[in-house]
Amino acid sequence: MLENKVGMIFGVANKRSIAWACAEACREHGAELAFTYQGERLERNITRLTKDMENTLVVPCDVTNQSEVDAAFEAVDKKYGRLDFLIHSIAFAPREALEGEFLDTSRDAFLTALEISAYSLPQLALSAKPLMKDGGSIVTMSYYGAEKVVQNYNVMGVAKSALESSTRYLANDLGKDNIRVNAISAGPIKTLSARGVKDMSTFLTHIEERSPLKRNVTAREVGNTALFLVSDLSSAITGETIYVDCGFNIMGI
Ligand code: 1JT
Repeated sequence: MLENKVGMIFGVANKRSIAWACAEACREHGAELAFTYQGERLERNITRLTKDMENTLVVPCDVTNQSEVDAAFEAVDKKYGRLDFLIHSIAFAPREALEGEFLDTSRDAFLTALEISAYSLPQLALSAKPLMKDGGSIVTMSYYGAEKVVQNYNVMGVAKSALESSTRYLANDLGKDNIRVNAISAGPIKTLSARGVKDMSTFLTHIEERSPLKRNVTAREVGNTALFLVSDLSSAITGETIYVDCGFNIMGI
């Protein structure tokens, strides 16, 4: 399904990352993949994970460092000469901002969360555009806290709202170049980011009890949806936020 397509994957920290599940799904359908990592600490993980994959590229890319972003896209241009899809699975907020009240969010935490978790989407889309010569597809990861209040999610909810809105504005700008932009609103998954989130287990149990499918989502299910969104099967879908949450978001009382 993705034969002869080149993708760039942002946000693999380890094998449990949503970005990694997306990569595996795309790889199984024939895509060639370039991976970026943030900080030297994570370089070894991604190098190990991709050691048996053919024709991959692994480059550093801290989105707060524009020269690293430029170098990452230059490396993709040099190796493949094109880009067909981009998967954005990046978010950050200081730990203290994800507990207690949103009211107490510092200016610094707010700006950091919005810069890394939301601004990075238009930032990367701008660099991707010239490489997406035959059109393309951009997919980002959101969460329910973007539209409803989720205790402790706090400033990340505000950042995800900005991210979902950015998805729509980018879809409008890039539609004329046949570049689609969509978000996946994934149910909670135990990844490195989710580790240390207070009451995560209670939270997962709540979804098991309340969601229509009576279970939580797997990273691979999110990966399969990303595969659909980067493939030509979704050629008329853009600007959307697609829920991959076992139906949790449709429930009222
Ligand atoms: C970040 C973190 C973004 C955790 C995230 C996230 N998007 C989803 N999660 C998991 C989560 C977190 C909370 C939650 C429910 C799910 C941590 C690092 C910063 C970026 O609240 C009930 C807080």
